[in-house]
Amino acid sequence: MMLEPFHAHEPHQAPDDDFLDAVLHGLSLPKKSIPSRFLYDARGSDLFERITRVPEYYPTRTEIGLLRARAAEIEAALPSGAVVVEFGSGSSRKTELLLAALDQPCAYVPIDISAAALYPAARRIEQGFPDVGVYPVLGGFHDLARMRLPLGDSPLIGFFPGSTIGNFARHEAVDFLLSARRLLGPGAAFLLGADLQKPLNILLPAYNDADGVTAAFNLNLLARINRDLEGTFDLDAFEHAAIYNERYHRIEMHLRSLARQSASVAGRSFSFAAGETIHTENSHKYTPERFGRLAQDGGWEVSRAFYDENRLFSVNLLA
Ligand code: AVJ
Repeated sequence: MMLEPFHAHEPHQAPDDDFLDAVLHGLSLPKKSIPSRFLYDARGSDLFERITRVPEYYPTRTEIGLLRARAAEIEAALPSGAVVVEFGSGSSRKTELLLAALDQPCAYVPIDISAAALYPAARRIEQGFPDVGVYPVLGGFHDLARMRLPLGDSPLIGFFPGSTIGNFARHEAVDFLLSARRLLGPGAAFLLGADLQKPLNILLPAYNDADGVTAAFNLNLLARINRDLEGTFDLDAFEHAAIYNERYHRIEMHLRSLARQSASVAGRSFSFAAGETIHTENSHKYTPERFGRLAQDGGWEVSRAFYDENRLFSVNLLA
């Protein structure tokens, strides 16, 4: 196994470069919105980790349960001596389960937009798996098309847990899958978590937990704008809102203005009507059929799918 130290411990690019542009653009749209990747600064990543532990948020523990319960089948379906490339690795908690399940994995390439999440997690994996070379890449998914992985000829396994694919609009999800296919190359496997469509009495509380952790996660975006972009948002004058969009099969997070008001960003003023929202995240929910069609449109085929007994979540093996 030969690994060239191309991306090793080198930031791919400064991922915050476009925060100002994105916020100014997003707040100028008739329907205000800010791309969800900006929710994940150091505090946002930390708040997301806390979300994964609130009782209402079922995806993380259900997916972890699946990776544990089906470890033998997952190992049998995947090559030995592989390189695992993880998209949006965050804390790399689920990676430990995958690396432990696989037969002699040789390298791990975590890709994440948050340096504060990426490097400590990479170090932890390095320590826990001394036989696995760890090569963190700091970058966002929009950089994928330009990324190269000079990884020799070991088999590649893409790993995209957490239903993060659900954050993308459909055409973005298709582009992502096509980019991943190009990056991983022919013959690669792709293990991908996808949250399933389910009744609203389960779905809505998962994005509106009683302790308000999700609300704090969402509102942190305004705090980040205030801190990093000379923003003047009054955090008490906005509330967290999570709604289900039936037409697009997705949870939407919004920040709703509680009054008619204005706020400025880097000296530019934006006005808000009472009740007007900033759309901050989409989280698409799939049926097995819809997910299968999405995978196909992205150049992959679902070769196996694992579901928990309550059909809350799916772990899909794509080829
Ligand atoms: C990390 C994108 C999978 O959509 O469920 C959790 C993010 N947002 N609660 C999700 C999130 C609000 C999460 N993903």
